[in-house]
Amino acid sequence: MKALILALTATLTASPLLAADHTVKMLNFGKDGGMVFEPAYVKAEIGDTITFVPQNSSHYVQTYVMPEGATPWKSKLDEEFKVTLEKEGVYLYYCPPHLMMAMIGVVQVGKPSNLDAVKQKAEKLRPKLVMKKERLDAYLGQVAE
Ligand SMILES: [Cu+2]
Repeated sequence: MKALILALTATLTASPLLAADHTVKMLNFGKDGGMVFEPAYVKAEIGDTITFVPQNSSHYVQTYVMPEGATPWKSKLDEEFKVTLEKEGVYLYYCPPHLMMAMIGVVQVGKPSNLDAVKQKAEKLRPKLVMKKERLDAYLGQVAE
């Protein structure tokens, strides 16, 4: 029975019909104040999509670290942007004009197999965060098995 359920689950998760679309807003004033991605942490599965929606002007999104073999993302300023998550692992991204304000975000797709590599590279990003730098650890801290 358990094997059957596992087999069914595998079939279902492989179906593009069940892929979820997650919306992340790009805001000037988020719940914690300041410029932010909301939600800044997204748990997704392979095949899901994320749509980044600018609610205010002057934002865009670019990957900083991602799973091996994943295609980097870079959106256009003030434009909606949709990505399909094809590789499992952790993605760390930011809004280049507002990196100083820690306008960053984390996406976890399936298991966080590359989390150590992401944390290591995130240390190079840390000194560039001037305001709300606690977001980096807060967001990465939500990544779970
Ligand atoms: Cu921004």
